[in-house]
Amino acid sequence: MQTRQSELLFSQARALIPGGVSSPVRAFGSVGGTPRFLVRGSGSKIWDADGNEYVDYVGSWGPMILGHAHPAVIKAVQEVAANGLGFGAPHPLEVELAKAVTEVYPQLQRLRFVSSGTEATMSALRVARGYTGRDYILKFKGNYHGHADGLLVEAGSGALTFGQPSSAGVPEDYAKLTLVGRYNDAEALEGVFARHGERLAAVIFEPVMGNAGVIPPTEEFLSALRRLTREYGALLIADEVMTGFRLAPGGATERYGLEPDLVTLGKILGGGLPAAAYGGRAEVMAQVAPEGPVYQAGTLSGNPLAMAAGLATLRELAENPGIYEKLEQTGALLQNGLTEVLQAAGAPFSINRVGSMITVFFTEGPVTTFDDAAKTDTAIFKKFFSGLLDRGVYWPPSAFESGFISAAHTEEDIFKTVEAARAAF
Ligand code: KE4
Repeated sequence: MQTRQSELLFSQARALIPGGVSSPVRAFGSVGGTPRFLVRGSGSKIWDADGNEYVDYVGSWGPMILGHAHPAVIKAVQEVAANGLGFGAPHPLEVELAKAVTEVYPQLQRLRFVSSGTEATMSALRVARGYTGRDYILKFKGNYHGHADGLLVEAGSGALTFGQPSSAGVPEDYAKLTLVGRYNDAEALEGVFARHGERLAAVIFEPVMGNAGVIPPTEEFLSALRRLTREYGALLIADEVMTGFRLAPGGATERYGLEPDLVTLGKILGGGLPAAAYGGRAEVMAQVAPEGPVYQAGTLSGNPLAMAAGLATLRELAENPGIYEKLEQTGALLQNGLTEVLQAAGAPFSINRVGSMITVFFTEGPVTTFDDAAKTDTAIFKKFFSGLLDRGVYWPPSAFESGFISAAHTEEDIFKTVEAARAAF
């Protein structure tokens, strides 16, 4: 496989853009080699600047649940674009998309559109602080909620520590208001609330962890989260930027019967264009300007093209509910195929999958916590990733990410993926 165009483009990009990329994970830092400059997608396939074709398991990091360039989505965007790209004024499509969201997320009595998941989580936390009058928040190690300062913190060891900046440029004073707990550790959560519950504005969590690789929640953890937040008056924020509309029409909230006070959404919500949202109980969202005292704004919020792409995507999902069963079946086919190959190869591995979100950990399972995930052998992952890439399969370029299956993935795609893995080992 020749990648001369990507190599040339990457060298040019690095002269102008830090790391040559617009988001760090795209630089292939943990897997090596030249990141592919992708120029076209259709269905489950993508093509790079050298014309190489791949079966795609990144899907723009989640948005492409229907597959790339779905005709209904493209048509919707083209029609709206012909009338102008944005006005900085309310647009009918904002109302249409808000209605479509609340049809599958009835918990979202009110919602606000923003342009990225980072904006959604940052804003939801500000609303929670405004609503409760409290300053501290709790997140979980391994959960990623975007790059707002107060969320770029990681825990030290132990069940709970005060946040330490995990990025340069985040002042200690910001980080210290973020407590960092252990995902799926209900017992530790009791302790956190016993000590800090009265000053917690909110707990924010990934209902299914995707940002350390896929780690499903335990029922015990989910019920402790809801019980303790209610008991201590903290808001429960389900960050569904990745899981929303993917794990069920109403995301993880529907799949697990969650009762969050606020939900953040993104990725699929924009159908691949920049749209995200936060929303929840009406009396909480009444805090948001211009109705309430919590300020949040955005030039491109509710952009008509992003609204059109998101609306077309949600309508396609609503009109074809069988998509979720198809995603489950395709996911199971992929998981079983990779299991058979990796067992034969004798590599230590554990595959976590929830619906169309899948991660291959190269460590003995089970992987139920971040600490388990951290044991994955990144050298074996690099061999897995490169072996697939060289054979036309584009897996997420990090051991700590979720792979995404789309409704466009076929049995043939799965067969090609499994055979590429077999050849890689
Ligand atoms: P964005 O600001 O990247 O739109 O969303 C941030 C975010 C918030 N919450 C969750 C649960 C997320 O997964 C994300 C972003 N996900 C990553 C993939 N792990 C985006 C890919 C990237 O950073 O380039």
